[in-house]
Amino acid sequence: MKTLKIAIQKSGRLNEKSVQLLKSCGLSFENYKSSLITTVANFPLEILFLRDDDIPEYVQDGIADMGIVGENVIAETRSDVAYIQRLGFGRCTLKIAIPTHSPVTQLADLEGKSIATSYPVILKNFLDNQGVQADIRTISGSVEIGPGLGLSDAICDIVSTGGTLRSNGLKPFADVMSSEAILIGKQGIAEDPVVAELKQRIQSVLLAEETKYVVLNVPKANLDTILELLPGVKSPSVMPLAEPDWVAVHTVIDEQDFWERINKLKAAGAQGIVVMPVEKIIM
Ligand code: PRT
Ligand code: ZN
Repeated sequence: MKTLKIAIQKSGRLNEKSVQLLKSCGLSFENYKSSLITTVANFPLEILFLRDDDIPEYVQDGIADMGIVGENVIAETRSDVAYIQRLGFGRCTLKIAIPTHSPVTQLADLEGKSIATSYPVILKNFLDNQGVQADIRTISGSVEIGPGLGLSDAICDIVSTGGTLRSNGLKPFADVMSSEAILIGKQGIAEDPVVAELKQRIQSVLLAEETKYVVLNVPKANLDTILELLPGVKSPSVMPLAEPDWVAVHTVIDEQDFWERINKLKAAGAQGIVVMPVEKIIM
């Protein structure tokens, strides 16, 4: 297999999770903070460490074959790349925010107003679709201090917890785009065997993260009720216990409705419930 290159963020919010994901896929590599490139010892891949803003264009131009980057950056750079896999981390929303006591109440009120942002392309597109003309002021960082300094009437920036908005006297006003980290590839690379193998490994890691392995002790008399509470699982294993009226049920359940499911199982007579993380699920 031909050795490919993947670009990930050198430092910042996506770096650690990108490195962790590749390591969970069984890739063995040194992660020196100072290096720009590292070779994976046991997989035909080189890893490039870059500023996130450069990743979509590097992939579009084929300098890297794949990349891990936020959807917001892909959209802002208008890069022509293929989405290979959503990765579920780095979730955030690009929002327009206004000062807490702003007179603005609807999107039309932004007509003629100034909005500071690092995302002029996405913002312009959004406002055009809404039929609103505003004065977009592009600044590269600390957008949230714009209104306080009298630089702009509103801002458009990434929000995750909302803490930065609050501490700058701002409140969210409109959602422009939601985003998460994506594995992207240059056009036409998806069929490459290295990409296909990496994608399969990533999917098995993501699936495992959403799943818990559960062992529960169940009175035989309640077994049918308990098994009905475990839908979606093809066939849970049922094992005998030393106590003749009891069995142990081994199964995997979805992280999402985990507590709801566990509480129903308890109510149906399950006891001694042991929950374990799952490392990988190969479909
Ligand atoms: O140095 P480099 O250019 O590579 O990194 P960067 O500083 O441009 O980006 P970085 O590391 O801050 O973010 C990388 C990616 O993480 C972004 O492109 C998003 O896809 C994603 N992401 C997820 C976020 C956030 N959450 C986030 N909260 N990016 C930025 N923020 C910032 C936001 O700009 C604001 O300043 O965090 C602040 C808001 O956070 P809350 O929690 O207070 O709402
Ligand atoms: Zn950046």
